[in-house]
Amino acid sequence: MKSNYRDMKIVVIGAGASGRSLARFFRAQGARVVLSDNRAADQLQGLAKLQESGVHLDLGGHTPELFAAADLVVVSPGVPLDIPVLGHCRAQGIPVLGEVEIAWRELSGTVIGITGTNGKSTVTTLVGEMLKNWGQKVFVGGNLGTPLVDAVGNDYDWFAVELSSFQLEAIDAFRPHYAVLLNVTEDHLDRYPDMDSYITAKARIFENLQDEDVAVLNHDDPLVIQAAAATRANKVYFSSRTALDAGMSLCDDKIIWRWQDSEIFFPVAELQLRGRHNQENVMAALIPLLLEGCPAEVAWSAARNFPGLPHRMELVGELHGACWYNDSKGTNIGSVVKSLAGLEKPVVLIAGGKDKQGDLTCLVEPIREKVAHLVLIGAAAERMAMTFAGLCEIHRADSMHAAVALAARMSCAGGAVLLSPGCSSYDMYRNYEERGNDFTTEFRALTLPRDCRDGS
Ligand code: UMA
Ligand code: ADP
Repeated sequence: MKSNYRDMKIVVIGAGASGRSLARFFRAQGARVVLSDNRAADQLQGLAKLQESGVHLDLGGHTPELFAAADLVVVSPGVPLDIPVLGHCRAQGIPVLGEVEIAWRELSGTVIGITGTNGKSTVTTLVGEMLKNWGQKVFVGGNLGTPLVDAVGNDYDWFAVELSSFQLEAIDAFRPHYAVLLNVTEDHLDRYPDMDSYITAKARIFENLQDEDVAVLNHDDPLVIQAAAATRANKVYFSSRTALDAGMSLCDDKIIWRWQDSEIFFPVAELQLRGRHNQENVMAALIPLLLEGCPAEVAWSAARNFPGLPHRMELVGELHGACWYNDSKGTNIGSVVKSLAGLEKPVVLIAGGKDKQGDLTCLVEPIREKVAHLVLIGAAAERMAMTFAGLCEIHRADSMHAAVALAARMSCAGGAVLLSPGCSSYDMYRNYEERGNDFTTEFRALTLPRDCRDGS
């Protein structure tokens, strides 16, 4: 279902990755495009080429007159939908849509949409790897990094798309063939007024599904079941706790796929990915592939060979007998709980960052059980220090350099050092990758001989 944007007046909000890709796309379609960002020109680089292509810039704020004259407004995911200028647009009947909606309208092929609080990137990448191993042409992206609109006009038959709640909030007719919901725990409470609003945003992935579509659901997560209650799609479940009669289950050392009259076993020990949460991720990724007729051994060999993504429990090295892990993508409290679960005491945990105002109490027991020293960084340090007082030794650090130096002093042989912030990175870094790379660089500097460190 292709749209015709020729000569339409379109305002795109946000000059990040999504906004720039959208502006390029609309210009190529012959639209009149304004790219609007509340950051000033000196805070935004690399816009000259877009300008040369005819994109008009509106920087340092959102000029109401430009919006009032628009036929369509398209938002980047990081732009809250309740900012005043969008309210005025809606009041005037100007459609306000998101990047995923715009991109999806142009796609033909099978769309596998993947959402959840945690595991999205891992599952999206796994689905992509499985499809590639099966010889398929697949786009792998979305919230993962490459905006979906970049897939438009290319020759893909499959789309493995990571979807955030921010992206799902701004859909209209978006209808993936497969909608995967991995789990729902607290996140982004700095953007949503409450947990219900967050769940409602996630549940929009099911909104337009029809009888022939498939919802892939975590059987063990009541909030997933709640979010999918109203969907018309076929529900196919995975579970790491219950042996399901139909669906994908984890039973001791095997994943079992029971479907119609067949039963297929996959030995978990063959996976490089560690931890029960990753076994759940593998189960979720296998379901669409097997339902689409991919041979089980083809899908499984991709899963077996997948080493995991960087910045997710990535082992960066060992120092004085302690293993150091970069889990910078642990950006909410639920993910820190999972990461700690895979480690033995004593752990030195480096946490903190931009506070998402989530409930910290589910970390209390894991910290009491596993963490000997907690090194706190960033804006959330104060609140974390108050909540975790008395559970372990608590230290503050005003930089990653200082945090790593402290962690090196506190760690001991047989233990672990874990960067799993439980917060987003935007108070100190551009993104979680930059934070994880800083951690790794600081760790490597510690492990280099002194003369190399000094550059002499
Ligand atoms: N801006 C405005 N007005 C506002 C608010 C923001 O102009 O009222 C501007 C900012 O000044 C900035 C721009 O909007 O210049 C940023 O837009 P954006 O935050 O949407 O950034 P993008 O670079 O387009 O990245 C987005 C996703 N970012 C967010 O959802 C915050 C990226 O996910 C995604 O990879 C990318 O689109 C491609 O799809 C990142 C993320 O942190 C990884 N996602 C969250 C997460 O995973 O937890 C949801
Ligand atoms: P996302 O893209 O949703 O942020 P990732 O695949 O990047 O998820 O993983 C980020 C972190 O979330 C991991 O380091 C791990 O701690 C945690 N995690 C991954 N998968 C799961 C899961 N299925 N359930 C709970 N936590 C998970």
